[in-house]
Amino acid sequence: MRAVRVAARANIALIKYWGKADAAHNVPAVGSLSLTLHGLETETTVEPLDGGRRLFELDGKPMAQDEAARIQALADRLDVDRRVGFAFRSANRFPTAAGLASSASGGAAAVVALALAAGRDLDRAGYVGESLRVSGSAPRSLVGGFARLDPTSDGAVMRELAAPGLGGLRVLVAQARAGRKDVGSRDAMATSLDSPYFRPWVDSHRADLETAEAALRAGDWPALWSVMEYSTLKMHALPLTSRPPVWYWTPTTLAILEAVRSARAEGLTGGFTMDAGPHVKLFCLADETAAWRTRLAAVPGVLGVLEAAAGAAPQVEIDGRSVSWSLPIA
Ligand code: 2P0
Repeated sequence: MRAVRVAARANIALIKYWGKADAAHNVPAVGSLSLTLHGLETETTVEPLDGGRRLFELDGKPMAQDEAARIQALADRLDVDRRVGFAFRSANRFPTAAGLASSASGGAAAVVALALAAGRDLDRAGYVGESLRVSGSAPRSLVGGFARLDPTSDGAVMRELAAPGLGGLRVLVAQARAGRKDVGSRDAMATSLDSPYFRPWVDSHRADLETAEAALRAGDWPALWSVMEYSTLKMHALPLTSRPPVWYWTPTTLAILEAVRSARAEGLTGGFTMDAGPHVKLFCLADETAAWRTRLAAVPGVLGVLEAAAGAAPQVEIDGRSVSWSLPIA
């Protein structure tokens, strides 16, 4: 085992992943299209430990059993001998107001760190496949900028998407509530399979990916915002129409959406999305960020507004030395 440190960035889906075709192998029912964000990252270290001991820590505390089990299973799939000891420590460097999930950056960091520590030379399919097994959103944090993930019969394939004007893009996260969500996305995805809207969601999903990709290629932000909002609201309809129903929104979420609508009526441009939680992520352009921030921060109930730009691929250090790492092309 080598000592490895990996910092992987969070990503936000514009075209949403929701639902699994194969829960045992975490194969998604639909693809997704995301933007990796700068400044919101998970830092993971793997260090050799004597005597075959294994230690799993998250944010300085022992990891929950199911989370440690996911990392153990990953080590097994990477053929790390059960007698080999290591310390696996992961810390989320997200500003406290972020209210963002860390499964994507955490999953990508875990896979890159363990594979490099164990000296496994994974190819592209290996990295994507292993990250997908940890979390459906994790492969997207293996690359910088926009990424598109498409499901296959036993996993997924991923492509980076070039976007003119990427550097001018900003994401504002308006935090609508403190604390953890009540229902995790994994559980809500499972019950969503019985929603009457699940089949239409799957059947209509690919067209959204195509529309979004075409908008990106054309640098047509309004078209991108529009299909992002469409995908977001379709996704939220699934837990809402499951038994038992789940809604992630709070009154503050809806107040933010109303504020977005009025700001747009007055000429600002931008688009919203929400994940398995009440926070609203607003995509906009750098020159309108200050105006948007003022609007969002003024909504009663908003606890904080965080700003992020597009982020890069994971950063890697091996045995204390910075190395350049990127997802292999093949
Ligand atoms: C996404 N979300 O595309 C969607 C949109 C939340 C809403 O991926 O069960 O933690 O580990 O594969 O990736 C959050 O779910 O789920 C998610 P698992 P994950 O970003």
